[in-house]
Amino acid sequence: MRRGRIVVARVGAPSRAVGTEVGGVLASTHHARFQNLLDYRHNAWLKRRHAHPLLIQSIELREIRLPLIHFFETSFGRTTERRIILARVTDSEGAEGWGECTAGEGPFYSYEWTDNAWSTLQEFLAPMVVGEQIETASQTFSLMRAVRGHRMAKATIETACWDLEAKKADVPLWKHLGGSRKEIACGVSIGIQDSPEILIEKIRKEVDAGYQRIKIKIKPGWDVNIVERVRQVFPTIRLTGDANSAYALADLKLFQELDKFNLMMVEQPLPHDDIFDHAQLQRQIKTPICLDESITTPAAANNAIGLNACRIINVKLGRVGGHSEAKRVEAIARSNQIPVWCGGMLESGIGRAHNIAMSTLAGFTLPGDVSASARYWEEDIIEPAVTVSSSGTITPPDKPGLGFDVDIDRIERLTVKKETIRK
Ligand code: OSB
Ligand code: MG
Repeated sequence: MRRGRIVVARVGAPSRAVGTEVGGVLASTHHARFQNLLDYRHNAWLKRRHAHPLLIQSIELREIRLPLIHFFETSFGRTTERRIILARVTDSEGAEGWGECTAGEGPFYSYEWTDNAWSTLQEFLAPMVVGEQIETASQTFSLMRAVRGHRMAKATIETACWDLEAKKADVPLWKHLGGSRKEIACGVSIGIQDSPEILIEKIRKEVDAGYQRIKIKIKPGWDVNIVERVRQVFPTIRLTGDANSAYALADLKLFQELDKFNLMMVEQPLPHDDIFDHAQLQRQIKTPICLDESITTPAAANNAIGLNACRIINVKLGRVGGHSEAKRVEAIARSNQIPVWCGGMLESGIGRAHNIAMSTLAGFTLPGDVSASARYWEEDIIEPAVTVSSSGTITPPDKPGLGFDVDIDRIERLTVKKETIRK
């Protein structure tokens, strides 16, 4: 068979002129069947041979304030208004990408929080990246390796570089990451409420909206009693409980009692820095343990899986340090037949769009905490807002990069602090 001439355009050229031409018969349906294969090979070839380096010119940091429609309460506290750091990374050709920091308003879920993420970004991380030339966005994380931890802060820049690179390659970020799902499955996370009745009503609303899995937050005093009431009203829904590290191994009996309620999983029951006790607990309960806080690195995922400390992993982009590290965690889990799902951190549209892209990777087989913008915000900072179908799914966008437009005017109005780091 005669091989077609490969027509190459530089990545980053303004047109979509990258393509293959096969003996002038590209339009025939017969040859169209080869097109996917050729495109695939061609893209792989382009990546290897013509990787177009990124020269990072500047990083703009902003803090925006965004009030939640409804407070969100976990075992560690209540959030009413988000203080979100956004990063806009610009390269030498004027292309830009956006990232969002998932650190919370205080050092409770993690030691990272808005103010230490800001100072770490501004004083250390952004200066390590501006002025640098990288072959691919996947190298961004290692530029910041001198800083220990602070993965949420790192992910702010790292994810922005992936968006930037995907835009320059003129492909949706999810495809650029190697994702394949045309639809992602969505669940919701429902915080601790002022009464069990309010919780039941909230669950009813989300079940009616089509969400595929309901997660409720639990803490001492709001656990077995609550799960039992929820199960009386909703005996068959896919239900999970997230403790956010509120218990100790000494609470074994309580988790054995929870086994009665057929939860899909119990999320992070024990301390954030523990793996060993989770393994002891998992050995003695039937409900699968899902780790969230404990999985901060690919190595932690490997250790947890090797010790049988969990049967499921929640992957959060911020917690693990961005897309490259998330891909590593996903690959480790997948090769060990451990399903993963995408966790949420009450993100605005930018973080939410990154979560959607990540959720298209093969290992993300369970519904994530990625839900509609309207559950959190009066008005999101992206256009269109994220919406979920009546069967509880999100379709990843087909536009380049994040695939949503960033509403810069609205972001400007919400900005309380801004700083640009240049070479
Ligand atoms: O443990 O998953 C968690 C929110 C803040 C901090 C930790 C967690 C959460 C959520 C919210 O569960 C998920 C969402 O964004 O809807
Ligand atoms: Mg959690």
